[in-house]
Amino acid sequence: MWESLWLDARLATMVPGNVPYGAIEDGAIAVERGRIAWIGRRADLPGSPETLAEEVWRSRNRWITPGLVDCHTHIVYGGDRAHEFELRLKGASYEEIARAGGGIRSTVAATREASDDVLYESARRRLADLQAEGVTTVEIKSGYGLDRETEARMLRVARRLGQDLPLTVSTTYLGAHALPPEFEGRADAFIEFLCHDSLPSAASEGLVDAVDAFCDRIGFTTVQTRKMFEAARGLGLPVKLHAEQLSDQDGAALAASYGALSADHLEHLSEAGARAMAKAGTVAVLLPGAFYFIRETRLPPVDLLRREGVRIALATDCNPGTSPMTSLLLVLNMAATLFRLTPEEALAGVTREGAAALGLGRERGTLEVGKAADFVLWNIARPAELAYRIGGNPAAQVVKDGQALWPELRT
Ligand code: DI6
Ligand code: FE
Repeated sequence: MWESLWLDARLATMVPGNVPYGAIEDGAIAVERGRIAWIGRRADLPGSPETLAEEVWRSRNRWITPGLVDCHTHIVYGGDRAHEFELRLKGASYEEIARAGGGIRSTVAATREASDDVLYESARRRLADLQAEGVTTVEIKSGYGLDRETEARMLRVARRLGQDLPLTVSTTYLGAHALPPEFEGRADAFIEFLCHDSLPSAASEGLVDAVDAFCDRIGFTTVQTRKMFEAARGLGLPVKLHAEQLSDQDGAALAASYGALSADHLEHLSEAGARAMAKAGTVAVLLPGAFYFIRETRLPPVDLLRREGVRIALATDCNPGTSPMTSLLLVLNMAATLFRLTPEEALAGVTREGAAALGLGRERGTLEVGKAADFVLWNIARPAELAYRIGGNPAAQVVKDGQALWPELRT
């Protein structure tokens, strides 16, 4: 007997094929030990529901999608940057503020000062916003500590959140995010420190699922990024990259040459970069919240990505400087409105492709037998509504590893 069975559902399985959204009308999902044990048309169920499962839920014609995946966040940090926001509204640019010692560095100072509990609690609140909208998997980066201990503290907090909350947390080491004051003028020495001290130490504690770097004019060069990738390779860790956000550094092609899981941002991506990504199977993670918030005008080359067959994921980039957002549904709307993704591409970007960008594509991201039973019931008439709305939250129920998180369906 199955543990639970969900009936009267319209399933957006997000399994690729000829049917939009991989949809199954009048569908059913059976759950056993946290996984999808059976999925299909209700008419094909091998018996009457009550004889098949201990618990039967009726979705009453709601749509069910895979649990949402936010595959790029910097959600653990100290302080905020509302003051910088005010400065920018008085005319300063993001780069000017960064060069004057504000920007990422001010968050580094606040993060170093914050206790573990303060970091934990502030991140938990932001995660609660995401979870309320159906997020069941989230990536969390370090990168606001920059010294060995604070980088490790951020990642420990991320791990603890993953243990305490009904949420799969994937951690990413982002030591090469900004140059800390103690290494002023010594970027190469900082990279050496990360490669030979800070990263191996975090990895040996089991804190690192992937390694990322910020490759850009105000970040690190491709030569420095390559050193991070070599260190990651030596530790057997997959890589990803903040690439081509403010300028074209050929970062995406470099990342692809290391078989990167993803290259993220990509507003300035070249044709050669897109081709290299397609060949390596590197997922493009687009971050419309950051595009919107820093009022970027250069669009990521979505047509080029489509033409080359690069998979496209979407994420919040939740961070205090360029994307202080905790709504993945708003990301769907922005991706459609600003980047012209179709609602189906946008939903795939926060399910199937988001999971792929974390190397979790075999486990999560679509509704298929054997995958984790992460799914969301929605009060919507068609899946396109998820990208169409601005504000409001149509989530009716979130199921994480087979467990319904809310006592009843919300209306
Ligand atoms: N690119 C971004 O958008 C964030 N980090 C990065 O490398 C911004 C981080 C911040 O401004 O605090
Ligand atoms: Fe980022």
